[in-house]
Amino acid sequence: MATNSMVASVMPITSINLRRRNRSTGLTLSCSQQEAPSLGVQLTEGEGKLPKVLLKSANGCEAEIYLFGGCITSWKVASGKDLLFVRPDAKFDGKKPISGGIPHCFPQFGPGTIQQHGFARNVNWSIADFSNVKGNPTITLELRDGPYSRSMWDFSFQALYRVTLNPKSLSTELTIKNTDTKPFSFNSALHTYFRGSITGASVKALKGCKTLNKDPDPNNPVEGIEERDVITFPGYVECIYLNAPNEVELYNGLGDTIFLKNTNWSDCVLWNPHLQMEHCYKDFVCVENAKIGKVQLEPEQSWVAEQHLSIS
Ligand code: TA6
Repeated sequence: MATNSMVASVMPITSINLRRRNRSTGLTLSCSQQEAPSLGVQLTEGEGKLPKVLLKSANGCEAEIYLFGGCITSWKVASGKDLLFVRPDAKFDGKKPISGGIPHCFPQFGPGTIQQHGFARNVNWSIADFSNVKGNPTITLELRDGPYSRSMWDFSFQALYRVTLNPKSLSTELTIKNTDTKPFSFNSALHTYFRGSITGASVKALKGCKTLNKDPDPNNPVEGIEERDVITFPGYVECIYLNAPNEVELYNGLGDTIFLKNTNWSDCVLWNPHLQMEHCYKDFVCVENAKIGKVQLEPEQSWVAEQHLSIS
């Protein structure tokens, strides 16, 4: 439940019906009534009238998060530049996952036995907590199992996703807890879409990693070792880097160097669809912190992974 007094709201939080039940998922959004100062955490309506959280920091940075999918769709740094990318074909209809920003892949990265990238990105998350400490807003979203998730993955779980906006960084912490009476295993990723110019974009720090190259056949990845200091995107790219370093550097081709630091996201995935998405492939690159190997959790056990995106 939300208990902090520093929450803000573009419209009073109570003017959005936060107790509505999503018909397709059975999951409930919940948040308590709060007052409305001007910076911090705001709840508003986004595209398709979907509930959207705005984080606004004192130095002019902003982030947007849709409760649908717990998806961060925008991270604007102080200059006003949005470093994330939402595909022009993204749907905001509460049915299809939002294609862009930072969608969750949970409880499966895929391919696998359930839908590609799992269900966490196509259900409503709820607001568990929020604060605005020293001008750095934070929100924690929560996802629990419901009839929809149980229909494909029959386990009781709790996912908590804390998002913090700092002057030069956007940090997330994902906690998965086994609330079941039996063990379960999963894998996961933050499928981050960065705005970029694909002809100029490059990624550093992955040299020496073991690779699983999914081009040309995602179901039969080819094993290899990355030998390049600087990885570019001259064509279709879909490659998993196992045991990646916990800091990777992306140059987006638009003048920005973005550092991706992580704890516990052991692997990294690079993806650009090239001509498979002719209408937009030139404008983004996906650099995904991932946990490709299965995480096994006994009842009451938790797994925690952090991602810190920052600019210099
Ligand atoms: O992470 C790479 C990948 O799994 C590709 O195989 C491609 O299918 C892509 O993700 C799909 O992303 P989307 O956001 O459209 O679900």
